[in-house]
Amino acid sequence: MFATDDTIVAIATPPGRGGIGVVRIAGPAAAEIGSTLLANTTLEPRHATFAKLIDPRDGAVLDQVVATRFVAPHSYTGDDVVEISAHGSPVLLAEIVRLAMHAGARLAEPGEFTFRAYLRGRIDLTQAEAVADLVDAVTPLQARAAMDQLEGTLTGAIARIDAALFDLSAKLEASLDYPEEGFHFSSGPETSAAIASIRRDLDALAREGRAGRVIREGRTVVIVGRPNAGKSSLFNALVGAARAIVTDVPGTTRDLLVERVDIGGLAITLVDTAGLREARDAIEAEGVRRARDAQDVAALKLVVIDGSAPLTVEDRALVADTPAPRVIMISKIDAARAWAAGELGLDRPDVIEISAVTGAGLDALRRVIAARLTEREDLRDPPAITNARHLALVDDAREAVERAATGLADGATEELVLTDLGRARRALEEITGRRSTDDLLAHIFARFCLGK
Ligand SMILES: Nc1nc2c(ncn2[C@@H]2O[C@H](COP(=O)(O)OP(=O)(O)OP(=O)(O)O)[C@@H](O)[C@H]2O)c(=O)[nH]1
Ligand SMILES: [Mg+2]
Repeated sequence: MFATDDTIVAIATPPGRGGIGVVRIAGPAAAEIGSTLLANTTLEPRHATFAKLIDPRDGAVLDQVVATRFVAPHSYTGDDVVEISAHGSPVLLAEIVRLAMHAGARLAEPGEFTFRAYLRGRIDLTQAEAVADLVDAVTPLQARAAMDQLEGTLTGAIARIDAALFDLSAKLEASLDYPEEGFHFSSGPETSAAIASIRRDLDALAREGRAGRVIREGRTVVIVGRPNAGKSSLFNALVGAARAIVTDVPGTTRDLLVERVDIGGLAITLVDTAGLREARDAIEAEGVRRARDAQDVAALKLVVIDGSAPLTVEDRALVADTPAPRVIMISKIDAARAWAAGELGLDRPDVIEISAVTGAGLDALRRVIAARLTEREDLRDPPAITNARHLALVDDAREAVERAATGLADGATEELVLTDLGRARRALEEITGRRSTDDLLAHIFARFCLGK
């Protein structure tokens, strides 16, 4: 995919101006290039050194910088690395990169530093993916889930299951190789118990992963309801800004409004829509059509019904016609109530009373949204597994182990059971990247930003 034995350079900080900007150089010539740019300053490993950065061609001083050298293998990538913290000027940083290239470095591809860390065995593939997730996180919970993965929570969970699979396979191999010694494990209850335990661990991972995916990927939540029900007011309250126009004229909102909000740690794409009714003109008709389309892609619908106006046939029809998953909201409870929640004939947990004016019920709503999307009441401990790629492979492993269990029960030979266990192990190795293809790696590292 990339050459891995040359020296690469890139700006590691985001584009634009900042207090400082970091240029990272990694590879066998990093120290030499660093020294050339820093007027022969000696960089002691792992010490921040104040130095002048020069243009080696004429000795002109370009900036005062702090440089740090990391000696292989004790660096982010596992090669020799020099990091130069300069003033965060885009022109200056570009110039430092150019000079480093002049001195023999190659411009790094996006993700190439992390790719090297993976290739050199500093981190496994799940940890490399966690780096991208951490950089991309938009809620603190997403950042925590990514950090846990970077610290090896998933790596450890997979390693434990793999060790159990290895142990079991070794015993079956032994019973194949030395039948005369009486190693007939495959028929024994010990083998069944070992397989059952592996299945339980894989099942637990898969179960956790459902909530994990929602944390990592976020979900779309759409607010729907009749005109004037208070949808835009709720939207603004959840966004925390007067983003949508609110008036007492029914039919105010005609387009879709989309904002990303943190709800209970989840990255929610919140959508406000036009009130559903027989449209009065072409613009409203298009708005209503878009509102219906938005419902189709929603992971959850918030159906808003005006609690301060009499309950109508249309309101009841809306409740009846909006398929799950949904939450029914009774709005404007700060005003005089025109009807009681019981009149809808629905179970309590499905009905939430709110006021966009006083904020009443909004915390309860946030909790219900997070719980409904993740099927978990509590997200303080993020699940170990959050990535769809990992989950698909866990499913492959589960299937293979299940086949092994069925085979055992049906008196299959050790060879057959071993084949299935081997398949399960291969799926786990693909998660951690012990087994990988260039295509997969290219796909994963393409997500990274430059300098990471
Ligand atoms: N008292 C009270 N009034 C509210 C509340 N929420 C909305 N309203 C009022 O209800 C009216 C309609 O509010 P919107 O948020 O524009 O309703 P909508 O559902 O977006 O309406 P359309 O965009 O026309 O479909 C406005 O006059 C709001 O001030 C609330 O919680 N309490
Ligand atoms: Mg509106």
